[in-house]
Amino acid sequence: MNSRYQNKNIAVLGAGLSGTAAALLLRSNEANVSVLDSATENKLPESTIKNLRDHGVRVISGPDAETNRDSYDLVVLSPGIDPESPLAQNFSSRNVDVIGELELGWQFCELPVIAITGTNGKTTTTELVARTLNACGQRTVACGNIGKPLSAVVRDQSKFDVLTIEVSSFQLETIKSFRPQISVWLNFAPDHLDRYASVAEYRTAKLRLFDYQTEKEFAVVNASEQLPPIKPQRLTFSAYDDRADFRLSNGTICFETTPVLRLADAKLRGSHNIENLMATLAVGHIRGLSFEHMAGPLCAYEPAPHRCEFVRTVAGVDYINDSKATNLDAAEKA
Ligand code: UMA
Repeated sequence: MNSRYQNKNIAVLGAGLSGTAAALLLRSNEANVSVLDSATENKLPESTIKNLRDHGVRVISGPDAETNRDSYDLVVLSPGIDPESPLAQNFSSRNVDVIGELELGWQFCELPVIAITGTNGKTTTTELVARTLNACGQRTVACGNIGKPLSAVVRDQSKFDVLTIEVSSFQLETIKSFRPQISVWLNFAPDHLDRYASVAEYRTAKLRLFDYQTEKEFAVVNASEQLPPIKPQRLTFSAYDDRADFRLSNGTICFETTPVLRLADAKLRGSHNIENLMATLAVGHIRGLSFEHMAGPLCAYEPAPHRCEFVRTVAGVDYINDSKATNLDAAEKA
């Protein structure tokens, strides 16, 4: 048990995946937890509410959540809740410490962390990294924005050697100490402009990935990206830039001048996926894996459903399902 929040009054905002995981983690560490959600109770999944109450969590929903005046020592925000929303404002306006669910999970994490962000490709790369590490004997799990909150994973962390976390800008907005051993910056393109006032604001949130890293940690970054100065040691990759550490030459991914993976042997297609493979090789290299060892699982990886997924050929036309493309950049790459 971690006694940091024992007997503290904590408000968790949002009763979705993140909020539920945060509440249960805090309860298992003997905090007094209330989950507050703007939706009325009949709009929230009955099983979630029951599970929370069975674990001694107080649930407050609908208008009562947005006007709740109880006193709390800490507020934990779910990533999908805009800090400007009435629910979040009800708490942030009264000088209580606010952290996000990712930060909470990190505070309980005893393992090295690989954190992967980028506007596109982060789910594919998170899966590639997790599969490759597992296949090479480093026990890990793909978690975070991919659908498994860090706060749930840390409750059973002894079965892993390292955690592979997909991180979103929403999660990074509210970190206070999150310090990955390896951060991965895949790419950047406009997105989420329903939440951010400008593209610059979205980029600033994403760049928080590097905020707490030091010279002892690593960053795997796309060589085409103009990043501000960062402290971690860098490894770069690019399908277009010959000066990157991981680069493309004659249909082969090379590390500097050494060939490490023939594209003809991999199932992933497209220059964006080549860069996802390069980023994975860079992470594995930092983690001490050999390129020979990584090639097998990387070549066997098939795209997940709805991501540039081949459907069938009809009358000579290949049909590809890329319905996971949720922004212009993703559609263009497809
Ligand atoms: N809610 C309020 N008030 C509000 C807004 C929402 O109370 O003003 C409540 C809703 O009623 C709901 C809860 O908040 O009950 C939902 O919280 P949430 O939106 O944070 O959703 P979770 O289920 O906790 O899922 C979150 C991530 N969702 C978002 O970031 C929007 C999931 O990423 C993530 O997989 C999950 O945590 C586990 O870590 C999804 C996503 O779309 C896949 N991410 C975006 C993306 O990839 O582009 C960033």
